[in-house]
Amino acid sequence: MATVGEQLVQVLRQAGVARVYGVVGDSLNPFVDAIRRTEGLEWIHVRNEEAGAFAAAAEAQLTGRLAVCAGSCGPGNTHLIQGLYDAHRDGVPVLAIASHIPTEQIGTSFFQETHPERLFVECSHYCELVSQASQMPRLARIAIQHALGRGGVSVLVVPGDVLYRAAERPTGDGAPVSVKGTVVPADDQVRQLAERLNSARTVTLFCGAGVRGAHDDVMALAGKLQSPIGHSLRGKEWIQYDNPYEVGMSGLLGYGACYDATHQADLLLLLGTDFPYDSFLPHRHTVQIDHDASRLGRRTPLDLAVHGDVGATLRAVLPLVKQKSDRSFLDDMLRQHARALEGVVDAYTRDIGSHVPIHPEYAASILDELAADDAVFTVDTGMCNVWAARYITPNGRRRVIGSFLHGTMANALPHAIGAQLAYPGRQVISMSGDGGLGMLLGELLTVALHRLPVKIVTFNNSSLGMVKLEMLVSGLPDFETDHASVDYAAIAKAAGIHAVRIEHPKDIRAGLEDALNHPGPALVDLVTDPNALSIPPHITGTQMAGFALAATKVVLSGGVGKMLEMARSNLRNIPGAALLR
Ligand SMILES: Cc1ncc(C[n+]2csc(CCOP(=O)(O)OP(=O)(O)O)c2C)c(N)n1
Repeated sequence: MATVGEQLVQVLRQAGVARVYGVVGDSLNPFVDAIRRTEGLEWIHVRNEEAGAFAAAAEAQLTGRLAVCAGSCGPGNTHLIQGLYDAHRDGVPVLAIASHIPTEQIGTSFFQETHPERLFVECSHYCELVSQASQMPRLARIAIQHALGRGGVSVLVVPGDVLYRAAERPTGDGAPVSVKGTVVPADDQVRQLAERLNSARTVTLFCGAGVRGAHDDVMALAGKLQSPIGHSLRGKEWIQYDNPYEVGMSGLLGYGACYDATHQADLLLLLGTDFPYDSFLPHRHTVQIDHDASRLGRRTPLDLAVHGDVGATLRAVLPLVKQKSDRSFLDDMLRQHARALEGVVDAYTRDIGSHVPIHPEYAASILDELAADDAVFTVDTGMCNVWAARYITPNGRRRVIGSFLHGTMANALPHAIGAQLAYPGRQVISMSGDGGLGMLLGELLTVALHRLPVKIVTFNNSSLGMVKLEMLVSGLPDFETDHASVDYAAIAKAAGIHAVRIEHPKDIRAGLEDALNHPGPALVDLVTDPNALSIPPHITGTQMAGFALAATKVVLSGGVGKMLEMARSNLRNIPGAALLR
């Protein structure tokens, strides 16, 4: 007769799980031992369970399939939380096995006692305690189905003694439903949507991550409506490429004419976006389409809320939408977009080829050029978000993932670990801040241990740069943001990872090429400008406030990478228009 731990492993195999990330220990041992004896299921030892949860999150994000992590009772559990929040906010299917103290000790303030079924409630759809052998395999299947079906985290809390017990129920067969149905909008909603689109003179489309898989449908709609298309950071990778209607990104890191296009149109159509910064929205004449009805209207009042998948809704409404002939609004916005990019392209990129310390933007633009067409970029929270948003060019095959909703530091390296294990043959690049890398530095050892050919590009500015900028914007002197220089290349080498430290811009290209071509793990330690721009050393508070605002504008609106080329080429679509020089 199988044990409960073995049953759990069998159910994971039936669900197609290939690996479990975690750190072994006491209450988890019977589960790990069952993995040891199971073909096709691997235990991936990480150095911190937090990284295991991030790795599972990345795997689930990229594949859409269930990914699993595990933590032993007490501290092993609590370490998981950060990565689970990240996965849950992103709505990706992750199952966490949280092993627990012996059943008879629960409630006695036993060694390492926590209450995992309370602890994980906020970062999961489903979090239940398995206290009897007879609850298996049913609860495992329910947990998996919640993660896949609702999109997010499930946590199964199992005391070690229960994992050891003999199973009382047969495991049986049963694969979870992993392909979700399509949310098709009601006919009446489609009709109302068509009426709104037809009666508005000008319409702007604003796209979030929900436009994934609907590129052609969005282009078809924009073509009929002569609409500019803007996007959020999460929408960028799905909609910016091959897009003759592109007018840029909204939000604090935004660029181009997106803000104006969304504010000046007679109607704003939000497509699959839960863009949280409502101060960037016009709060009028807005229609929203989303497959999750609970998101409708939560950022802005709506004239019409449509419940449906973006693709299915657009395919339903397109035959009812009349072709608009006036493209003057679109053309104005395309021109304005190109001008906006043209105006800032130089702002922070002067002398970049010779400037020491290295301008991070220069390095990011070379990375974009050299990276594979189907590379996966994992991006640390901090200034790396800015560099990725501006310089990494999406093409429909590349992926760019980060902690874009939970916004935690240190996500990039563990995300890269999960990405590389899910796609062993694909180029995976971690764009790491030195603060982020330092926070989960032990994961370099995970990369080395499993010989994962991850490329870690560290933007090493010896500073918590994003926070430094935030302080400046608030008129505060920067405090406790800068720290002594660390040679991450030396640390990586000591861990057995091929590494190079680059201090001069002339060495960037060769250094990156070398790392990207290296067959195993590689780290490029780019010593970048600690002041995203140079800040005078002694200035007063008021001067600081004024200077900081101006400075922030330069950093956050400067630098546009290949987007200027795209914007210029889109101008060629304007009939009879003179190109911007
Ligand atoms: C776990 C966590 N702690 C603190 C923060 C606040 N925070 C956001 S960005 C950042 C600095 C990141 O520094 P670094 O990784 O060096 O990147 P840089 O911005 O310098 O490029 C901090 C402290 C956070 N988002 N997450």
